[in-house]
Amino acid sequence: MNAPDEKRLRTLFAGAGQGHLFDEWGVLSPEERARFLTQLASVDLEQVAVQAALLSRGPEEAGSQRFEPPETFPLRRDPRQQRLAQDAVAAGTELLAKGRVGFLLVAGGQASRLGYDGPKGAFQIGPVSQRSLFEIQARRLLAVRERHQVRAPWYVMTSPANDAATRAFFEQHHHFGLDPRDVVFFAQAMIPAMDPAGRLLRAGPGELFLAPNGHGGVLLAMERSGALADARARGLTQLSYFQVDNPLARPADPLFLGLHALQGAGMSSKVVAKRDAAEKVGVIGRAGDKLGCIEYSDLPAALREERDDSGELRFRAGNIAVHAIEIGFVERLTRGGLLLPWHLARKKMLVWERGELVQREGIKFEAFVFDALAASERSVTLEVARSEEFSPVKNASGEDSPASARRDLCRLHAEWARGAGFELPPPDPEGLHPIEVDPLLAEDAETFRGRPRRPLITERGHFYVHEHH
Ligand code: UD2
Repeated sequence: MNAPDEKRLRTLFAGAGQGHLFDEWGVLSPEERARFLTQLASVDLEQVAVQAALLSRGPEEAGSQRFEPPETFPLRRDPRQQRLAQDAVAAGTELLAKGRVGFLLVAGGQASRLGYDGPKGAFQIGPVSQRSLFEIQARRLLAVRERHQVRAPWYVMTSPANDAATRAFFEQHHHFGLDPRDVVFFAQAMIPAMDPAGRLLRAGPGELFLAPNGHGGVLLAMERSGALADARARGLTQLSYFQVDNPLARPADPLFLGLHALQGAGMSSKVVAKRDAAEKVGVIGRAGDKLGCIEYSDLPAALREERDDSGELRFRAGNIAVHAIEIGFVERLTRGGLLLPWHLARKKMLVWERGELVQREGIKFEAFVFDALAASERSVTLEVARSEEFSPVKNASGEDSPASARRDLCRLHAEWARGAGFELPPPDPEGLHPIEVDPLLAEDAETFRGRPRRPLITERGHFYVHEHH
């Protein structure tokens, strides 16, 4: 590759109002100059101009457009819905058995709220096993492989900031028993942050301040990295999308995958009823004929608090960030570049200015994957039980923390064990029975009851495993 041309880049950046990036050029060594030019050459200045134009708009508000609750496939089902659910489970099981489903994990986030130094997926969450978030999910995919004798490919999105550490963690744990050829890593793109006047920020005299482009970057990153072509070549038809922070996520749920397929949907979502108006989850809803998700920070207070006739929150379809996505839908969306809207995050950032690092207000730009729902002609919104499928690890303590996720895992698995006639291990001082069910054995109460299993006593409690392991 030819070295990027300094003169041409200077002209381009000056023309775009970004000439300040060269004001410390004189102090840079030849290597630093070369690196900086390569970085500048990769910046999409058209995109920067689009983003800068957004800065003069007011805060994002959903209130201007009529927003309606979505039609959901509910937890409490009438006889017609019960029949449809049965058909869906059969259809979803067939898709899994034929190896048509690929698994897509977004793990490019920075885990800043958790305050954990490393990829969030490496965080040990198993209440008895101490397994990491990655390993718990890996075992769900191992279960698909064993049960259906298929490859169950796993696409794992990292970011340049945690890509090497994530790959190393998988290597170190021998890919948790998965075939390394079936774990496909790809990194999302990093894009420059800017100041409120639209000037690109720097992290050093010859270095742009870059930040991950949001989980919406996953679609384009799949296409650009070749992961999408890989999925097609393997004969997959749909992707099961989930986030690294939710140890209860069930990526291989035949009901959801089947409903999505029977409906001929492009992209579908799982939701739980919001815990309360203040819960920090986005809500799925409809604006005109388009489905979408309004982020908690953007939902106007009046809508957030609004109640329906039964006294329940009107906008309660909490997005748990589990989606089924057709491969064809991703191909269509990414053809010719993907146009998802940008969301702005204003933050204090440590940036380089006039020879020193200073705290400044900066703006990061992120695309959100759920904005692709608007492009899906048909979509299923499936309501699931929070206690069975959602307990994210976001904060270091309190709600949505490691402690609450471990508690929820123990509670759920204790319920399965009790339902199957097991004697529970004695509760700990907080009243929790220290139980954890290996995802390789069972994913729900029904499969748990139906499979031969054996409790393995550890010094901390019972850990149920499959008879044959
Ligand atoms: C997300 C949703 C929220 C709700 C909640 C459920 C957004 C903006 N909000 O909230 O509506 O559904 O999850 O748990 O999605 N990630 C990347 N690259 C990025 C940014 C994030 O891969 O550039 C991944 C990250 O590793 C994590 C997931 O996306 O797995 C969610 O990211 P988050 O923790 O920033 O989202 P959060 O908690 O604000």
